[in-house]
Amino acid sequence: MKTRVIINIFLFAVIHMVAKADNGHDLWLRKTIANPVKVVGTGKSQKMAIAMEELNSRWLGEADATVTLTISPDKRIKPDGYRLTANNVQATTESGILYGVYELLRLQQTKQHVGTLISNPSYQYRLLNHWDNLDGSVERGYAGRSIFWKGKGNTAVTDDDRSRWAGYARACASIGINGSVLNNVNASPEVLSAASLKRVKAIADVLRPYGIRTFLSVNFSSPKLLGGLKTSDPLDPSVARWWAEKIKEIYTLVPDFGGFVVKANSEGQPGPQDFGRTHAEGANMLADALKSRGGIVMWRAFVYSSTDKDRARQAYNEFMPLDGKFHDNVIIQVKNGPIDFQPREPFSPLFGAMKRTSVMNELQITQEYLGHSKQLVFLSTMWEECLKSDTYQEGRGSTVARCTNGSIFGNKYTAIAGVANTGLDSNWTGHDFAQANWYAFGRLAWNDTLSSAQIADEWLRLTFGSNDQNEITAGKDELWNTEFLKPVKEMMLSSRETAVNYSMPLGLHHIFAANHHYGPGPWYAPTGVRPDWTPPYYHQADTIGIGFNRTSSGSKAVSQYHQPLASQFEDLNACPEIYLLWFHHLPWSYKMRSGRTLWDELCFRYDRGVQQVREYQKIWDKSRDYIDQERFLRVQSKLKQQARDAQVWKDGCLLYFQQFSRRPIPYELERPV
Ligand code: GCW
Repeated sequence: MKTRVIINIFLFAVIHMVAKADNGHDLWLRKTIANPVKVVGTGKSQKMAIAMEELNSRWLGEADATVTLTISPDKRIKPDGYRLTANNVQATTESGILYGVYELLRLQQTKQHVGTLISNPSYQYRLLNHWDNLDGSVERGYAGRSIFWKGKGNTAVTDDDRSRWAGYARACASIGINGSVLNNVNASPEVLSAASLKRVKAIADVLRPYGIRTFLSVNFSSPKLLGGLKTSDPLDPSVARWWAEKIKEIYTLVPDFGGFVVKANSEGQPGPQDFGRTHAEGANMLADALKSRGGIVMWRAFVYSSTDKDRARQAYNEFMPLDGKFHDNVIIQVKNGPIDFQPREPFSPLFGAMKRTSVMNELQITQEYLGHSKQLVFLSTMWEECLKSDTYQEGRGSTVARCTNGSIFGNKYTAIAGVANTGLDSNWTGHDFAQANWYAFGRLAWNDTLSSAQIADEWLRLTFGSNDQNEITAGKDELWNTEFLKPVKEMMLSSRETAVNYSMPLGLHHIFAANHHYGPGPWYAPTGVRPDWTPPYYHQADTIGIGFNRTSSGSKAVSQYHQPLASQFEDLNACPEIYLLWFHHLPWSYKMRSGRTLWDELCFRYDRGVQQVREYQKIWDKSRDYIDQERFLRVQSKLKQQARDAQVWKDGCLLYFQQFSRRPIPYELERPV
């Protein structure tokens, strides 16, 4: 009898767990119990077939409704854009139809009213940059090995590969991403070899029906390293000829190839300066070769040298004099901040600087400096902060978004890129909440005025919401909203500020442990290492104070911003405290707006960061009954680690800085452990 009870309990538990399991592989596109629908559409292309299949398998609108998909001549609808009503999708292109269908399904699934709306994307090119190496490793990747590359001698394309690429493409298309750069910006010349290009073609063939164009990162020395030429000088006719031939070869395989991304003369990569040429001369040579095919060049502005006094000023100094010298199919790709994807930076002054050159934003989805795939950090708020920052380029309202999306200068090409966080992990991104960052990037690339609150709300409903109509009608839905959605959304929305607090608050930056960029390392300064690769270069802590003086009495980086921003950053009373130590070196006794000393405030911020993660653990534990066990347990265990690592950040940094401040950690705060 007793055994039977135990067996029954066991069976119940197993059934319960199976019913409540979700390995996260379907991302925000989980299977739904769809209503029947009749889809009427023109065109028999693969793209249209995908649109129809999505509607047939996930329709939650009125049962037995007829939905029409129509190509329309409406001028208000831009390429990729769409016009939507509850049962009609209109677009000028098939890609537009596909995006409209995904939007319609998203609105249904998140239980929003579908009125009539026209939606056009903010940027023409909405791209993921994969830092995937040909050997299958991923630079700054935390979700397993590359989904595209498997290493030399392992080039055969399997059904498994194709189905993974299709799953990836579908996820991208569902949020409007329309291009993938398949390899690392630290590019191997080998990517242009015949064997690699064969694989590129196979990938492109799978991505194409989802409206995704393929791009490659190229090594500027490819003519020499791969082609065997004597030089890679961009002004040498044989070099230009080599590129033209290579480009011809690429387009034969991939007729809709998108173009190149180039990291040149940066961190040891070759570039035109090796031959005494400028970035413009290098970029234009490639752009000219791509032009007749409709390809573009995205030329990165991530440059700095060990000799300059302030790394934050260098990209601006190098690129501003070249304004107007780039051909129109070149876009300068600028990281959101002037240094390097730090937890918090002011926007790069290269946004809103050049007037005759297209500039695009490069955001980092992979969490190199924000906890890898171990920490729950929703990056949307960080990107929103950047996109909505006012550069004052053409007066008030010249936000970073508007300086790059063409609405100020009407640029011919507009783009935005995100460094991808995908890998072979079964949930694609390592941390289940890192999926939200992929999602948020796509949504912001489509509409750069969306709020992070809306994005988080959508993502949570799609990713964790019930897809069982019975549960919804039984009233579980409401409970789910108040007990799960609301607190978890608040956790997501505060999570980036939390990470800033426990790692580098008040404008501190780049105080990471060397190389892996995960934990703290403000002390790291071995002899012989480039000073701009050591944290003391950035925090400048001494017995008097802390912070990097970038005002007119320091490096003068403030002068790269337009007025009134430059004066605001310069003026201690006007400088936002979030950027305080980015722009100022201040005494430990400096009085903060809270009334505390700078030292005490620093302690409070670090402590708050740790407390916030402890709070997240409680919020998550309370969500146990509202979602599946598998993802619940995974996130729970990652939050544990995050809480421990936040503590390490706090204690490590405070104990280190305390040697300089020589002040006690305020007694109301927890002691270091
Ligand atoms: O953030 C730094 C990274 C490098 C990266 C480089 C870049 C691809 O630490 O890994 O290289 O930036 O953006 O080029």
